[in-house]
Amino acid sequence: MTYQNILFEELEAGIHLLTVNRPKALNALNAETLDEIAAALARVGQDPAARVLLVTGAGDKAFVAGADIAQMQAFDSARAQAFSERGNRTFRAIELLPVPAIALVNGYALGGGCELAMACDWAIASERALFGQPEVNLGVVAGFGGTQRLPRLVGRSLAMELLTTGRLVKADEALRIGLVTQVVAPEQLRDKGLELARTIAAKGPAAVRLTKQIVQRGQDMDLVNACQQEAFAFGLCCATEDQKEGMQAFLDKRPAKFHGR
Ligand code: DAK
Repeated sequence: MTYQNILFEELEAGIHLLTVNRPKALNALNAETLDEIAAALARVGQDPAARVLLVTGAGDKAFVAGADIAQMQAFDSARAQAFSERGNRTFRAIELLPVPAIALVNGYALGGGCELAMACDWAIASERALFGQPEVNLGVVAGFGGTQRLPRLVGRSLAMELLTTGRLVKADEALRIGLVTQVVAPEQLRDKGLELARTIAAKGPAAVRLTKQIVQRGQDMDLVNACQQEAFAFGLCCATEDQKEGMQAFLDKRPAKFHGR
C-alpha cells in the first residue's frame, strides 16, 4: 500500500516508525490520514516479527496539531459522529496492537494529537512539545477519546481544568503530571525512541506482547479477574523456549538470547 499522509517504515528488524506526514497542516488528522494510520497498524498487528511501534510527526514543529479543522468545519451531526467514531476506532487499535506503541512527541500535540499520544502506551517528548485539548475554543468536545484518556492519565480535576479551559501544557509540566515519561532535547528524540525500542526488542517477545495485553485489557476489568489474566499469561510464558532460555541465562550469568518461540 502507498500512503499519501503518513510515512511507514521498518527502521530495524521488528521496529516500525509511523510518521504523520502533513507538515503543511501541522500534521492535522483528516479522515484519509486516520485510515492510513489504521492500515499501518493492521500491518504491524499482523506481523509476528513486530516488536515495537514508534509514532511521531513530520517536521520540527508539530507532532499532530489536532483533527483537521478545515475538514470538520462543514460537518453535520451525522458526519461528525462518524468522524469521531473513526478516530476512536483507530486509536483503540493502537491500544489493541500486540506490541508496545511509543509516541515521540516532537512539537504541538493538540486535540487529536494529544489524544494520539495518550492512545500510545507511553510518550516521550522533546523540550519543544506542547500538549493540550483546545477543542472548547472551537465549540466542540474532544472527539478521539480525550475526555476519557486524559482523566485516567492525569486525574479528573486536572483533566477537567485542561479540557474546559483549553490551557496548553509545556513539556516539563507534561512530565510532572504524567502525560510523558521523559523529556529530551529535540535532536535526541528519535535516538531516544530508537534506544527504547531496541531495549524492548531484545526482551522475550511473548512476555512483552502479553504484558501489553494484560495491562491494556486489565484496566477495564476488576482486580481479581485482571490478576487471573496475569496468571494465565504467566502460564503461557512458561510454555515458551524463551522462558527456559531467560532463566537459564540468569543462572549461567550470561545475557539471554531470545528467539520468539
Ligand atoms: N487542522 C487543520 N489545519 C491546521 C490545524 C488543524 N488542527 N492546525 C494547524 N493547521 C494549519 C493552519 O491552518 C495553517 O495552514 P495554512 O494557513 O498555512 O494553509 C498551517 O497548519 C500552519 O498553522 P499556523 O499558521 O496556524 O501555525 P502557527 O505556528 O501560527 O500556529 C498552532 C500553530 C498549532 C498554535 C495553530 O495552528 C493552532 O492553533 N492550530 C489549531 C490547534 C487546535 O485547535 N487543535 C485542536 C483541533 S480540534 C470531533 C472529532 C474530533 C475532534 C473533536 C470533535 N467530533 C467529530 C465531534 C478533535 C478535535 C481537534 O483535534
